Amino acid sequence: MSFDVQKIRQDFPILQRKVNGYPLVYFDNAATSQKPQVVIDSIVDYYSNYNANIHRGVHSLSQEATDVYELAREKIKQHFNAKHNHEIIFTSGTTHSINIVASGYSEILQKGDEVIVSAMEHHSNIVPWQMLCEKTGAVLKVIPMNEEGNLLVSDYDTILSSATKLVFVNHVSNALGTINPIKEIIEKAHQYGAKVLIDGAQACSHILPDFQDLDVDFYVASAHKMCGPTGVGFLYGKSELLNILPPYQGGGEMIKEVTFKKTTYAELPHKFEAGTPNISGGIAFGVALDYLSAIGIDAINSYENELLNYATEKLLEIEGLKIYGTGKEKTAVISFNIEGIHPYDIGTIVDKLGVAVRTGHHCAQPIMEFYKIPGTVRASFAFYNTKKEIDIFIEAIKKAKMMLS
Ligand code: 7TS
Repeated sequence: MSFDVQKIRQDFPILQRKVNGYPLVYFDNAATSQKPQVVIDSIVDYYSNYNANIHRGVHSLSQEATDVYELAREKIKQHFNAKHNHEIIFTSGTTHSINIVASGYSEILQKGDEVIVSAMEHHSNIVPWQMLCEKTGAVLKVIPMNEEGNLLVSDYDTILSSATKLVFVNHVSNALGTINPIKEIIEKAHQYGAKVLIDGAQACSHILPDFQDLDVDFYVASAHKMCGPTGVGFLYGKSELLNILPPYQGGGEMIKEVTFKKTTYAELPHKFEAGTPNISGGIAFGVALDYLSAIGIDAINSYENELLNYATEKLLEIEGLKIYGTGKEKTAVISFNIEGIHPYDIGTIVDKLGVAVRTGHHCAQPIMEFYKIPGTVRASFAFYNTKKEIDIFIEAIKKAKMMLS
């Protein structure tokens, strides 16, 4: 199938709207992607035609909802090449997934154990581990990064030791777009018997990780960055690891048997899925994966790279503009500042011209601290964006610069 961006754009109703009187140019895809009509329709279809609670009713409607929901789990398993369906835990998103693992290990790790995080993590892949360290007395170590926004893997080699129990790194940095060498990071950790959690929140809409090939221990992501709805995501874990982790929440659905003396827990995946889940969200996530697969992640990736290169070239023509995150391996994210101008002011002016970008620290304050800046303007592209939109964006940035200089 050839890549026809104009045809693809017709799948996204929101791309037709205007913002502040201008056609919307949506370059905040790293915050959340837009949703194609098929995903929106699948939510309406669930509530219109087979809304029922799952895993509990003998009645037909509940069975039907259960089957479609479980099919979504199967789709996630297949898409990322996990070994078993029960290794896919539905969660409310990346943050929830990380907290399940961090909270579980806080009952396993001991004083003196070490955990390693990278210098370019989103706060949701830092704070839960700091909480774990506070509870257990484990020590948090950091893989540093360089000016280009690449991790210093040679420093990782010196931090790793037999005391290392866990390593957590994002697959792609949300603030810089850097694609981290996760296969190498995982292999090295495994040489010391440490387990690795990869935060794939920014990766899965651009690249396709193969969980078995990576031999990753835990991988987490959110549906809403992959054309799916908000409030749903997954935690992948190898079953032998998920089996030793204690449950995160107690309640219905996650038990085998409850008496006032003792409760036994359900098997995977239900052990980690207490309460009624986001049923329509899970189903729509499956539909979003089908949608992305039909276009092809490789085709998406190479088209987005074209946009990235085009926009990078044009931005660098603007005097005083500096891009943060200049490594070779990048997704279509550009973080930048213009000398003497606050990023927030640029974001506000371009919004008046219909251009949506994110400004600020992007929930990655340690990166801002590294570059000694308050924040950046971040433009993040998706496969439904166009070069024409980039031209509009560049003009808007130039106008903002003129007004603010
Ligand atoms: N990890 C990374 C790398 C992220 O980019 C994000 C969200 C999260 C974790 C948290 O995901 P959630 O779905 O649980 O919220 N990142 C962003 C962003 O860059 N702009 O808005 C949200």
